[in-house]
Amino acid sequence: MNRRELMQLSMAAGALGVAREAVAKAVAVTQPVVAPFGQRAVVTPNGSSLPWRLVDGVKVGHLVVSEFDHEIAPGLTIRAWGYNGSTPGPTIEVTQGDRVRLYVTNRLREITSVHWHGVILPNGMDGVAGLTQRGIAPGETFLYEFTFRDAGTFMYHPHADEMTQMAMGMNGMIVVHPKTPRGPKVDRDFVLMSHEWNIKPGTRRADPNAMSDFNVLTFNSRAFPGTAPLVMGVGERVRIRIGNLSPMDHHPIHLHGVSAELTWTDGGEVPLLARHPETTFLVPVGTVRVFEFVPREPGDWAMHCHMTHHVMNQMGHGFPVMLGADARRIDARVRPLVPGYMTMGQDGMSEMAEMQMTVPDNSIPMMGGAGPFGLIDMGGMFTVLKVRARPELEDGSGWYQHPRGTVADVAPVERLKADGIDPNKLT
Ligand SMILES: [Cu+2]
Repeated sequence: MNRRELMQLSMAAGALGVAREAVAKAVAVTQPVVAPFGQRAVVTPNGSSLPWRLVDGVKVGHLVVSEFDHEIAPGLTIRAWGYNGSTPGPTIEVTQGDRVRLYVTNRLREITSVHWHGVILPNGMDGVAGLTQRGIAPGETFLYEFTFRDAGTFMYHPHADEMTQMAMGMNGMIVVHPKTPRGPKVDRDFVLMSHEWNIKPGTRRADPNAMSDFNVLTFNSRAFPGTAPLVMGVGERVRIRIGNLSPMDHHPIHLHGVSAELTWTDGGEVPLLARHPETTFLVPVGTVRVFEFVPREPGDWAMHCHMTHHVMNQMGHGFPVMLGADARRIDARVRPLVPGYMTMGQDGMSEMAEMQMTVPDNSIPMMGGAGPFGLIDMGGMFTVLKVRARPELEDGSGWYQHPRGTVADVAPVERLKADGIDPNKLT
């Protein structure tokens, strides 16, 4: 065993443990009406919306690009780049027909620009450095002024040194409410940006040169258990708008407990006749997918990326295969070098999350958030839809109280017998 392998093994053994805090909280406030026909403001979990100043009928907003500390989940804080001190930047929310003046101040040490992804506007406002404008130099403030002619869900991101700036967290969502909405009225409207980062355990900066091995997967730049749950009511119509500005990966976002329909993309509205039911929506890199559903069953329902490596936090990757191995001899040889060393993973990964083990400073274990039945052995792009009969009473911190007899548990002996099931035989 060489030194590097030993390091990897000891890190693996030391790096896994339960998360330090429970699931982040959300508040089920009823959002104010902000657009015609009773359209309510969107909620950006773990985020915010850009405030506007109205000047002669034009909405004026300011985005300041800079570096700042950002908490991915309790225990992991990084130096991120973003807008107005946040990643994703504040959600830009307007109504179709609104004219905006967006000032962009650059506090990075290199040029930047802002591209309004999916928005059809005059070419010189498109924000591609070198092609449609010169880059915004450090210290400069540029003005973008245009009218949102089309409704929809779009994104914003730099179009200058994209590889670095987007990897560091520069992204944001744009919501343009239609002047005349079609389809049923929506009660709750959520905005999520999916992203992926390569952050070596114990470090504070994402690796912008990474092409693979992304080990921190996020919704609104938060990894489970740092993701705020989405609170909603039984029978309400819920819309979720998910953008993807990950460097390299598409995300199949899967919903438990509901059947949903794709209603919009960043290209526009899906015709009513083309809508069909799905439980998983693939959100390719550089796109937005918007889907709607009406939950019928109350409960705590998972919503997550279905790529198994995208519901892992740091250190769920790059292990030697230990499954099925008898590690007693390895342990005996390593212990003199690493006191207390114990190989893990012989029975699977779940045991690792259960064990309270120390992790390197400023890093998060591969998976795990406290749940009502023990550890939820997931991380990354995972959040919870809290579907409640009375959502207005819910602050998002409580777990669903299951009616008696509706939770899967150990099979009673009498039941086994009555149904002719012998656990020792395949019947
Ligand atoms: Cu994914």
